[in-house]
Amino acid sequence: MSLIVILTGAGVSAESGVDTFRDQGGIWSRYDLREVATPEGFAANPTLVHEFYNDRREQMKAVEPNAAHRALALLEHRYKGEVLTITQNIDDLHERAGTKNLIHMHGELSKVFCIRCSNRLAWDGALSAFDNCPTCGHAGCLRPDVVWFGESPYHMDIIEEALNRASLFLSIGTSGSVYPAAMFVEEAARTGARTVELNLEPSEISELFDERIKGPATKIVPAFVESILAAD
Ligand code: BV8
Repeated sequence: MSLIVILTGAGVSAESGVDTFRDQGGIWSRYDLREVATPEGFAANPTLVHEFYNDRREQMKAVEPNAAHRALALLEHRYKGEVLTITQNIDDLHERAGTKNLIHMHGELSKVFCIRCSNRLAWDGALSAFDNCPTCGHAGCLRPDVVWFGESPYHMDIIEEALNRASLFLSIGTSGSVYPAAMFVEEAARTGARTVELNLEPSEISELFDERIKGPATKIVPAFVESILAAD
């Protein structure tokens, strides 16, 4: 059975009103990633990091999936083969659009974990250093369940296995500036996948793809999904 592997980045959620990182006015133009997206930054100033993620968790409640998220969910439900969506995003828009076979390789804003007892739990409000872990009862040990720079992305074994047997690899709304996600296209191409980049602008890795489709995700993703289903 043929497998389509899809990698998404912040660009797939941009038209839902979720900030991207490296576009004009993006998150990394307002915050220093070393202060808010590294374990060292969290150790140095947990309050700043909690506020950074609390703001984004709040923002997530005010946004809805867009036509690109919905088209990818439709592809998973209608395609005769298998579809795996790997997202670098920590929002919940893919699942809210109906995608089921989904990997959050950089974690999820809607979850936290305890650095003392490792318990992982859903958390939809503000988090602070004064919150107690409901499992071990200690305060100051809950952190956002996101993968920071210098930490290992989640489910890399499942991702590597899927890349090795994909017949089609799609990269949607990512600048290709973060690793190891930026290497997935080469891994998929090595074992024979057709590779397509769907992005508003050429990314840092555009030349690695067989094809490039340029435009806003809510326009180019539904059209591309239609073409795959028509040929299926
Ligand atoms: C790791 C946290 C070891 C949560 C993030 C080589 C190999 C391995 C590692 C490295 C390497 N070189 C450097 C590293 C280290 C580092 C790294 O990549 N550094 C960079 C800065 C060079 N990587 C790591 O530390 C990773 N860990 O390597 O561990 C390891 C390695 C392999 C196997 C096991 C272990 C951990 C990286 C994760 C960091 N955490 N986020 C959070 O706060 O969100 S990364 C951060 O960037 C976000 O999560 C985001 O997902 C990610 C990528 O950004 P994009 O999604 O692409 O967003 P961006 O704004 O950049 O681009 C948006 C794109 O959309 C643009 O192209 C734009 O044109 C387009 N767009 C905009 N609007 C639209 C649109 N497209 C379509 N339609 C639109 N409307």
